[in-house]
Amino acid sequence: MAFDIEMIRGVYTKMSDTINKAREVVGKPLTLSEKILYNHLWDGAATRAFQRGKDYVDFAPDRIACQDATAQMALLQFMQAGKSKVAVPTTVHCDHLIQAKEGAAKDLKHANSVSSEVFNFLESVSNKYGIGFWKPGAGIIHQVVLENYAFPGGMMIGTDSHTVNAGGLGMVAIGVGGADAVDVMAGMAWELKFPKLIGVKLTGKLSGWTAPKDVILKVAEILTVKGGTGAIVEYFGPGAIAMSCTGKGTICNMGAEIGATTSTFGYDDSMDRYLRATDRADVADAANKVKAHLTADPEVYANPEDYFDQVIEINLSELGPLLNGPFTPDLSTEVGADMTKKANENDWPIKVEWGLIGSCTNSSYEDLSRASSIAQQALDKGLKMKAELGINPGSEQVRYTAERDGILGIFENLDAKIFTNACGPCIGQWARYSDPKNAPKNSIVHSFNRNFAKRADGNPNTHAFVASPELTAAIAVAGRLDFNPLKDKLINEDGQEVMFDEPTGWELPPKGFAVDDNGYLAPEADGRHVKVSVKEDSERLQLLTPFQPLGSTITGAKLLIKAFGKCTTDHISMAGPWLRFRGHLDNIANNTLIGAVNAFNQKTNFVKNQLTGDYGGVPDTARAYKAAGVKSIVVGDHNYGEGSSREHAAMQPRHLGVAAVIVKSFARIHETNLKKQGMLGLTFANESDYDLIQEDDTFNFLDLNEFAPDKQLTLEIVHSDASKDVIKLNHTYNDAQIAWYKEGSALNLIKKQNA
Ligand code: MIC
Ligand code: SF4
Repeated sequence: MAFDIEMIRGVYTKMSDTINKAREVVGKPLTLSEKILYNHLWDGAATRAFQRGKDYVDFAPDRIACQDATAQMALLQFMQAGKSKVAVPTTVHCDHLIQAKEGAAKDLKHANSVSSEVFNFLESVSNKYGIGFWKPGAGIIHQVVLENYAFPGGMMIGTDSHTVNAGGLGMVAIGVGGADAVDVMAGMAWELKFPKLIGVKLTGKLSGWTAPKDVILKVAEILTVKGGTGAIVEYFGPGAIAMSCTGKGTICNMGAEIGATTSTFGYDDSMDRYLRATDRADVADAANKVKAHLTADPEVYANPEDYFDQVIEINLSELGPLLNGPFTPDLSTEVGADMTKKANENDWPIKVEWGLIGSCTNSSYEDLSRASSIAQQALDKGLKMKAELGINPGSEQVRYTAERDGILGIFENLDAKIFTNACGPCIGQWARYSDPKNAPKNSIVHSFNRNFAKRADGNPNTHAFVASPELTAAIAVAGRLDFNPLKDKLINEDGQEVMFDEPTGWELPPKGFAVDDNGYLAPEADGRHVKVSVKEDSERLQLLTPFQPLGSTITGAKLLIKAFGKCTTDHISMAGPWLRFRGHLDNIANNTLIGAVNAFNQKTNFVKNQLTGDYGGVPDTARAYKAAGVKSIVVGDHNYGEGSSREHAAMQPRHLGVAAVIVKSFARIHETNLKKQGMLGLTFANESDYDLIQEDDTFNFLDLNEFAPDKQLTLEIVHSDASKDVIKLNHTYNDAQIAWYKEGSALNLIKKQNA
């Protein structure tokens, strides 16, 4: 059984009471986000209203989803928690570890052979602990979750930042680090700071070349990569209702790119249609009975300013297709003339070499069908592809259906490569170059969500732009970044001028979805006898050793690196080739912060070892400090740790002896990950104190023994000329989180409590 209808009915049954109670304590009509949050309180119905952006609240999520690259560390931790079964329905999805090279058949075979050790580990741990397992090739976690598990009004967490995709089906779905998932798997509450709420009113209607993707590209432009931090974005209005469910998923998916806790939409007909099309009529029926609880109260949508902390309005009828990039998902440019101008000014290569369609953001049946309508026109109008085209379908169900309906065949007639139903190039699993570091400057366009430097192909000179699938297809045909399909003509093979007509497509397959083997393996009812083995000498997997508490005195700590500018989780723990070590902490630690730019020399992976005066790589330098018994400190800029949920970005520095990460501001998931691993994640009380930090600095915490909620910490910075600065640091630790710090990690605390 893929989903649990009884569990869903249970969520709906208690809604009436909990929501009425919540309305009473809040004292006014409720947004959808509040309804879902208050219906999932760990302690049952609310007894008081929570302060948005302030109160830490315990929640009881309905589900957990993990993907192969993060599940390894999550499950290695869960195995230590001393439980025989997961407490909440959980699934593991194998999608990140499959490299795109020659096409699905060969690539999947290759992945199954090179990563068999990891896949077998995940499969056996899943079987042992009652976790549903989706095999390599079954699809991308978030597409599979939308098709099988997401349900209106539900709450889930997932060890991937794009878990938020399930907001397309009216969930509050939130990306977390593995240690957070372990809490819930172990039957404990999940803690979150009660989010702020941003309302986005969509008026007008999408048409022509404008797609749901353009809505979120626009929102990213307005809010920037950190504008959603700490907030749930709730979409509503006539434009929202008119959009498909998977289109809503695209919008929610990229909420991760603006740092939002999650995004969601009220229940409507598009969700009813999608549930029925994906064989869940019983969920649709149950949802229809509690419809009023699955959207905000009418007063909220009538006067949104009174209920949301911020309101944005976008008229879809006026929105045109956008291209966001390069190197950051919030830099948006309208197609055509604007792009010509900006590309010339900034020296972005106009020639486009690849168009890539797929990723969890845009790999639905509707996405493929709309892009294929452009591909079909290219064939009909005698146009030759100017760029190469690659496709990653979102799931085996989407792939099978799209193949049956001739959609994949259209792409193949254009010589497109159909890659595995997996993340592929989106996560750097793309064998594009043999030597990416020295590869030439070029542009690519893709329908993914992230376009940080080096992400897709490891080439720092690749300029990646994010667009809708249909625009990606058109640009791949034209081969130009500044191609405007609404206006520009192309010359076909016969020398004639031709133009594209508007894309068309199907929201859902007219003949219904079909699939032969969806790739799901149910766990045994009682898996206690299942053996999980990890080889001593494995280079892919390593059992964890508990972290030692850092203690209440940290003195004589050395600066490891002062990171300059953007420092995402890709800079802290790169993906691509390093994904192979996601289950082996010591091996993956060798990539720690190698992508971060050293503020003192603008170089990557080149920092001063204060003990020897020599310069070297970050991991080696950290290991040298650790070997000498010296703790180290990482300093960073704004939105440090933006991007992925990967807790490796916290565990690796922890493993290498970093005691504190001090920055101007954090991305939410990363900050929590640092806390979970028993480290100090702190922010400058005075942002400009960042400038005080020198290359040869030594740090002494002056009042760590008084570490307490809402109380600043004091740091003494000793410079090489013996002069000193004393600064204040802010933190957001509550009592429970300080207890994690004192025990050395949250996991140490769970183990202690279970013992
Ligand atoms: C990503 O898109 O960066 C990832 C890979 O899916 C990550 C998770 C990971 O690092 O494994 C994410 O978004 O959380
Ligand atoms: Fe996979 Fe890319 Fe989605 Fe992350 S963003 S889950 S790597 S497809």
